[in-house]
Amino acid sequence: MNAVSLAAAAKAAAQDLGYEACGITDLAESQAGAALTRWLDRGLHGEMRYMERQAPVRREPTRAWPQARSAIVVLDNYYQPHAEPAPGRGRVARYALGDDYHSVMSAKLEQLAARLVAVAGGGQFRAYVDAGPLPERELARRAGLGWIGKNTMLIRPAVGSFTFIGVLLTDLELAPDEPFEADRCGTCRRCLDACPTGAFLEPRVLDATRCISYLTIEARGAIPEPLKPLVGDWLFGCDVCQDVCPWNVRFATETGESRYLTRPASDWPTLVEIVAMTERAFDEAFAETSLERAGRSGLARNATVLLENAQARGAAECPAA
Ligand code: B12
Ligand code: SF4
Ligand code: SF4
Repeated sequence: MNAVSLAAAAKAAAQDLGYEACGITDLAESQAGAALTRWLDRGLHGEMRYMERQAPVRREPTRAWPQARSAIVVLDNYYQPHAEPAPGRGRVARYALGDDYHSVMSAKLEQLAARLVAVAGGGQFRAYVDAGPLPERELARRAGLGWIGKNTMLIRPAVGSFTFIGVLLTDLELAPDEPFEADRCGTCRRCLDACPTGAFLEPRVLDATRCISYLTIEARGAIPEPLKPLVGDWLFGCDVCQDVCPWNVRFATETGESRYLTRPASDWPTLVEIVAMTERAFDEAFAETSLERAGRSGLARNATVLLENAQARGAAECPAA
């Protein structure tokens, strides 16, 4: 089978598996390598030391697996209209409301690989979702799937940015797509102005140490005092810079992947329950969800901040308080 037919077979299989989109690129040096170096030199990654360790691979993706010839990049839509948190609960970013996307995506990428082995009569594959050292948004842009918005998200026309990115490297040669070169943000700057913590230093440059997603998921220490009130009611992650994006307002549609949908609002533990949770209760409540990443103490820290914020809001609203 030639490179063009293999690329077509990969896209047909991806569509069949329910992916929103699929594109192909090679493993050439990342064009965002210099931006990554500047970001790290300014310390904008905070405690995420793995970003320093993985930087050489992120700049030169071929280092991840030298035999790899092509990258098959897929987008999986996870959008769901926001379920407002039930009383006494915190707000959870949409991407984390359902089953852990790492497992869902990895299983689907394995199925994609199996289908390609069947049509190509061989080939080796390695799947990456989030945790690996690949520059996933840059690979998606190069595979023609969208552009990197001012909020640093990969945005696809007529879809938006509520998508996970998955990458399947292979030693097979597949015909690459044209990179997405246009910048469709134009003069818009809604995401930059809406960010509750002012985390964008300039378009496409995020100070992760101010980002609510980093503060509530990645950071291991205390949330800095001045940022605590700005976290508002976000228990885990944040969606503000995507919610305000016109490309999402206009095009986001509910995912067809039932595993990404939220559980009933009342099934989420309350903030008070989270603060008091034992390790075992935490494991039972959040097993197989993305919230596991914060750990029991991380989630309890977040819940404490949210309770303080709610108390401050109550005091501001009630003249008798
Ligand atoms: C570290 C990380 C984070 C960090 C840092 C985020 C960041 N913006 O860098 C934190 C914890 C804050 C984070 C948060 C989130 N993340 Co995250 N994260 C990652 C991870 C592991 C690496 C990203 C990275 O390399 N960052 C370093 C920066 C420098 O690189 P970059 O983001 O790829 O893009 C830069 C270059 O392309 C360059 N660039 C490109 N063009 C241009 C042009 C100009 C002019 C300039 C100056 C720069 C420039 O600048 C970009 C931004 O700095 C990836 C998975 C992966 N392996 O790639 C997921 C990933 C990026 N995250 C993802 C998601 C879903 C999120 C959240 C939405 C989760 C949430 N709801 O809370 C938020 C979004 C916050 C935001 N606005 O970015 C998805 C994004 C999917 C998509 N459609 O874009 C990814 C791809 C995981 C996945 N496999 O699906 N994340
Ligand atoms: S995820 Fe929230 S805190 Fe982080 S950059 Fe976007 S709006 Fe700002
Ligand atoms: S809100 Fe506007 S500037 Fe920000 S990513 Fe969307 S289109 Fe681009």
